[in-house]
Amino acid sequence: MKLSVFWFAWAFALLVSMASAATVEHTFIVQNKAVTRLCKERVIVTVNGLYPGPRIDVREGDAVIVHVINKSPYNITIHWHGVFQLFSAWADGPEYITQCNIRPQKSYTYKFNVIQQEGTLWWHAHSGVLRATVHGAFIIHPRSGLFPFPKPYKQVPIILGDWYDGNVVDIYQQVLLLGDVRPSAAYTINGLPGDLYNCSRNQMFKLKVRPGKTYLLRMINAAFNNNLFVKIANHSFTVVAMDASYIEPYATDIITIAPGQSADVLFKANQPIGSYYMAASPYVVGQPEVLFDTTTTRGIVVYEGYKTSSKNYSKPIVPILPHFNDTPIAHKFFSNITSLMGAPHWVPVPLEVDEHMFITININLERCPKNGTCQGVFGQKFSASMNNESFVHPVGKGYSMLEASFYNVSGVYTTDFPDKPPIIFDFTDPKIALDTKYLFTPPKSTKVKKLKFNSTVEVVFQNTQIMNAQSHPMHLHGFSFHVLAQDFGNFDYTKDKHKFNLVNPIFRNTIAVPAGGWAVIRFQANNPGMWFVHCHVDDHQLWGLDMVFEVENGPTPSTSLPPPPADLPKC
Ligand SMILES: *[C@@H]1O[C@H](CO)[C@@H](O)[C@H](O)[C@H]1NC(C)=O
Ligand SMILES: *[C@@H]1O[C@H](CO)[C@@H](O)[C@H](O)[C@H]1NC(C)=O
Ligand SMILES: *[C@@H]1O[C@H](CO)[C@@H](O)[C@H](O)[C@H]1NC(C)=O
Ligand SMILES: *[C@@H]1O[C@H](CO)[C@@H](O)[C@H](O)[C@H]1NC(C)=O
Ligand SMILES: *[C@@H]1O[C@H](CO)[C@@H](O)[C@H](O)[C@H]1NC(C)=O
Ligand SMILES: *[C@@H]1O[C@H](CO)[C@@H](O)[C@H](O)[C@H]1NC(C)=O
Ligand SMILES: *[C@@H]1O[C@H](CO)[C@@H](O)[C@H](O)[C@H]1NC(C)=O
Ligand SMILES: *[C@@H]1O[C@H](CO)[C@@H](O)[C@H](O)[C@H]1NC(C)=O
Ligand SMILES: *[C@@H]1O[C@H](CO)[C@@H](O)[C@H](O)[C@H]1NC(C)=O
Ligand SMILES: [Cu+2]
Repeated sequence: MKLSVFWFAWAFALLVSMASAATVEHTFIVQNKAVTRLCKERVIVTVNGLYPGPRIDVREGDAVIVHVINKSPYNITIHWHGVFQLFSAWADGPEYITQCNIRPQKSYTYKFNVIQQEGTLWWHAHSGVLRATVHGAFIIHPRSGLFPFPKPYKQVPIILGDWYDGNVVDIYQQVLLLGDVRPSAAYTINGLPGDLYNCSRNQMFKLKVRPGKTYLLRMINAAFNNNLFVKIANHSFTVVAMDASYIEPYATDIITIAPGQSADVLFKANQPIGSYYMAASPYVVGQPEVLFDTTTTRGIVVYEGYKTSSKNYSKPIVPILPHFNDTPIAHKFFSNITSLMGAPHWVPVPLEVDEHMFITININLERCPKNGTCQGVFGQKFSASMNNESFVHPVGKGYSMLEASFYNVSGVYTTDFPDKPPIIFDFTDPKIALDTKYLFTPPKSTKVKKLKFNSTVEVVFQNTQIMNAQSHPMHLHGFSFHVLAQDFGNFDYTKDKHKFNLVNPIFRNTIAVPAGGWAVIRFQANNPGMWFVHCHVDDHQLWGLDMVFEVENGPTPSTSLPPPPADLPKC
């Protein structure tokens, strides 16, 4: 008995030492590439000519070095979505926030460590609209090789995306000038639209499975603007992690996933040998209804041993997806999940709060320029704001915000982002949707909220009914946060504080704030830097639904941000 314990310990020690930290190095050549989808050849921006881009695999504890060489005609930066970037804010990536752009023919090397998190994340361009085609999976494997669930037979990235019929940069130049919206032409699974679209019968993602085996789907919503529902006909899922944080295993036959979110999903090939569609369709709410891509993408799951030539061949079974505005399904999925207490990297909720913020999220209108033609509602341009501040990137100021902070340069941003909205009203009253009293944004601003190092911050995100009540996936750079509670209507501290889960709430980097409702998050600002907060619906982000947390240095060199790397791009 003792001996076997000894051998086990020895074997375990060997395993750990074999799995000691390594350096994972990649070169990303950003380049144009002609790609054919929906019968038409389009030139898109890619990394290394791949769409979706290359997958990065690391183990928790590894150092990552990525040389980004820009051979495209556009400015670019790369963001490592969900990676904490502890004391490495210079590698976070959002343009004008933590760095200036990598211009055409220039390069920048991103260097950071991956610690205290494991699961599925992703990387994407964080410059202009390039993330539409410049993105890929970033998978953090456990250093020990052990999951807090039985080892799956295979791991399969499932990148959900969308396809624009044209050059996204050109499309959006027009869209932003006219101030309206332009839906994508198709949704995609691992870059492929599937057989419901013209000319796409042979551009369908196919997953071959072995009967009885369990697969880990590493699912990412990289779509530009849409929440998605995902199903596989006649199969159920067990969700085991979200945004690279383990959850109490959650059984469901449908996944709801917002742009920016990821989910680690187990699925067992336990149905009769056959073929089954995997399908994704949008979850969109909002009255008056917004213009969106109403199509469905499909892939196919085929069992080994299934023969299309056999006598009993039948068409693949089609899953039944919910109606696009099925909020009860989305809400049930998002609100029924808890973290897996005691799992690797589990973090307890900090109980003392230093900063309380209440932030309204609005879709607004911006007045059309006198000489312009605008095609948004009322002939104006769409806009968006947080606490009635519509964020604008500090373009042409010579420095990114993080450099301005580091070098004490004034005039790039101000530190007066408000803790509360300027006026309190019935935020979720459907009657205010088109009330011109609330509709128009104030002038654009570049405001940050300063935070003391290691302070605990609680934010209530309150959606409003201005324009229409949509579900906004709010993403925080540099941290994951606990989601204490979420519900519909106006948040009321006295009435709603008993709903807070302070024991085992989910810990994630993107929260889909319910349409016509609110969500409360809490995080510890233990990482100095400039941390972008924004809606991951890119239209909204481009319209100004953003703000920034400036987290100050701690008291010692080891709790301070080091100086910028020598090759940090200059504006
Ligand atoms: C698909 O092709 C058909 C026939 O070629 C055409 O009528 C239809 O407009 C096409 N649909 C799309 C979405 O391009
Ligand atoms: C088709 O037939 C094979 C062999 O007879 C059987 O194993 C399989 O389960 C059948 N598939 C379906 C979908 O009925
Ligand atoms: C499989 O799913 C289809 C609809 O997607 C349904 O009609 C059928 O009853 C299901 N079969 C089983 C065995 O659950
Ligand atoms: C999830 O839903 C089930 C069934 O409605 C309920 O019993 C359970 O308490 C819910 N869990 C959470 C964390 O909301
Ligand atoms: C409108 O006028 C401004 C200032 O004269 C100019 O910068 C802008 O390009 C014009 N816009 C259009 C759409 O003509
Ligand atoms: C910026 O200002 C702070 C406080 O005034 C000072 O401690 C720091 O040395 C300055 N940094 C630079 C790079 O000038
Ligand atoms: C936003 O700010 C503008 C200008 O300061 C003001 O007129 C408007 O009432 C504010 N709207 C809201 C909803 O706070
Ligand atoms: C941050 O504060 C927590 C207590 O809330 C403490 O345990 C931790 O050591 C602090 N971290 C640093 C780096 O000071
Ligand atoms: C590219 O980035 C540089 C440096 O930030 C900036 O000056 C230039 O205006 C950008 N070009 C475009 C087309 O955005
Ligand atoms: Cu949004």
